[in-house]
Amino acid sequence: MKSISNILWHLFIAGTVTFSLSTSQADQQTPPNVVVIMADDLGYSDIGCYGSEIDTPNLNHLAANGLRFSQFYNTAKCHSSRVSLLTGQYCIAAGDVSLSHAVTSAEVLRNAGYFTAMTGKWHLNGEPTDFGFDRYFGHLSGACNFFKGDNSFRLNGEKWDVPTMLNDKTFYTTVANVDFALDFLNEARKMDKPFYLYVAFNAPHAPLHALPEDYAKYKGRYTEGWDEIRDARIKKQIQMGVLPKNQKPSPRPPHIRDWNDLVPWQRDYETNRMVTLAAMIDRIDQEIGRLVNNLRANDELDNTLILFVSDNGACPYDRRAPLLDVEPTNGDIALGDSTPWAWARNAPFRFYKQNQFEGGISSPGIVHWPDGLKTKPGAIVDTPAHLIDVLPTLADLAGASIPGEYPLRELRPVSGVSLRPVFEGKELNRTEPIHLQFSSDYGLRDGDWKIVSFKGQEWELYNMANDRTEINNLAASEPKRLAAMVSKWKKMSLEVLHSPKLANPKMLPAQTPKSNHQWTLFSNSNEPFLTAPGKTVTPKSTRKPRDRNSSIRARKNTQLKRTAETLQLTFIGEDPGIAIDFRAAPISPAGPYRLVFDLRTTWTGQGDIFFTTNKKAVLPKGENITFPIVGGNQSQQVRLDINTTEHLHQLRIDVADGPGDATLTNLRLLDASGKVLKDWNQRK
Ligand SMILES: [Ca+2]
Repeated sequence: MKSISNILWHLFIAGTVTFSLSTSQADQQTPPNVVVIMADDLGYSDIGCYGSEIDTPNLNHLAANGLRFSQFYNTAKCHSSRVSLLTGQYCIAAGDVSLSHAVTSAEVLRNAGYFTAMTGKWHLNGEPTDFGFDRYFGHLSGACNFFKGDNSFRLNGEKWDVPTMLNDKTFYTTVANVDFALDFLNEARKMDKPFYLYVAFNAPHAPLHALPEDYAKYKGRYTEGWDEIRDARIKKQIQMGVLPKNQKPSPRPPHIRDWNDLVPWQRDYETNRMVTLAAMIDRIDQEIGRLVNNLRANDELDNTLILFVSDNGACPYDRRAPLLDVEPTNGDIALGDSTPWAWARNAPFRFYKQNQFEGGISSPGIVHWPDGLKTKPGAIVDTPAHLIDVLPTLADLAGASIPGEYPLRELRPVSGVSLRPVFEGKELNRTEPIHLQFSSDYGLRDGDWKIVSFKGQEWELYNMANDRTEINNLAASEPKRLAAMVSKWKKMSLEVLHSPKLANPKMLPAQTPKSNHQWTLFSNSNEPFLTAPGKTVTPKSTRKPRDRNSSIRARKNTQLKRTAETLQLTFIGEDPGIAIDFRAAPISPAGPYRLVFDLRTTWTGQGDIFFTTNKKAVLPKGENITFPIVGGNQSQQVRLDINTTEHLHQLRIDVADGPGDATLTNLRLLDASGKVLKDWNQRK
């Protein structure tokens, strides 16, 4: 299908794009080379030119000679940000991980004569070489061991076995991504084409793994704790002008403990996590330095547009049990993310990855392009921008047109706008608000105003012009404005994202304080607990007796074989899956719940969970949660929040659309505190 699609595309563009190239490039100098660099789970204040104490001289240099956005938005989550970056659309509008309603920037620029290459994390359906990239090295998965990789590595469409050494150095993905990027640039030079390179670092996403030399540089640091580090970052942000002088930082929330009140083991453990994170971020900067030096040595730096962004804010999900006295520098041991350090790393904002509060969606946005930028070197731009603007910007600068039709896909229009006016020091004309959503976290940014909902709870309203840290909720005092913005958000959900379900969201009452069972647990014990938050295991002796009434049923076109450890599913036709009925033995307590399982399947696409709290409802009528399926027979952890305050009556899990196989393990239903309510793999 790949090659047919490519051939059709070339036939399709033969008459149109050639014309557009000759006219739009006539009034333009040589189109710039393009290097887009995306970090993974990097917080707003994690690099020096956004307030960090971490050593990032190369990124600082790009910012000092280019421009920095103070309000550059992502989508708050990994895969959705990648979709928006590549397609200029909101994730759901673009067809989510399938990209079935979109063209990518690689396809657009390749057809404008660019050599296109990508390295790093893909995290979408298929492979980059299916979506316009001439060259690709990296992992298709969302995360992997930095030293050992995983089985999803590909080199130009072929499976690639991860070695222990690469180019006489210990294999480490952050370094390997730039090794291959430099190889690809050499190929582009031989072809005498402008190039588009997209480097998607997996760092500093968990598992936390650092190269020994980088770890050694930070060892012994961070003993002052998150409160001091965060304050220092905010002070620096204000000094350098990334934040206005009168910016009030958000206060430490109730779910984070004062550093001075930690028990000693927890202080040591937390210090070690931040040392490792700093080392990982430092390494990103070193590798960017290597890439920039290579462009400079080839006399290409001045006419290369470099854009540096992150896919979401720092991650609060603390998914590993504490390990003491370890150095995670060889791939055998890893540390997990820390909620309180994520709070400091998203300074001065509230909340985290996945949330549409500024801590989740605001990240660095640096542009370097000496031949093209007309702004003062080191300019700080306060105009909001978003990852959806990247494709329109690149197409504009390359003189390429974004097609309205594409073989085998039903294209939808891009929602982003070209940032060229910003680069020329002019006003950006954005006519539509910025729609914000991931899962049941919602938001809308319209001019100075923003509405936001934490996990589907009551809408909040903030004036970003004087309250960027979202401290003063004006929902009660400005009900008309709130209603108008909510209505606009719903309209965009329907008309732009094409999601009737989002357009009629079931809102939950506000929860105070806000909580998440995967946030770091604090302990007064002198010894660390043995399990990670959200991974609480109920001891066997206290497990509830077997409950036959909530047994699993294979749905149509599905064969189910159970072993002690697994659920083996074979799908023989359309619309297969499994269903679970709790009506005879209601689950207690009432929600919210969390459904977790590990999935391995060859099928790639969108998975669906349907559930209902209504005894009389027949599924799939009810609520629906979607999630991406990685496929490729890779093991994938699925963790889904079921946001309800009622009792669950029926549940349906669809992990395929048609024929295929899947293995589910560790299928469990948890309560909000992470306690296991049902564990289906404990029973024959
Ligand atoms: Ca991410």
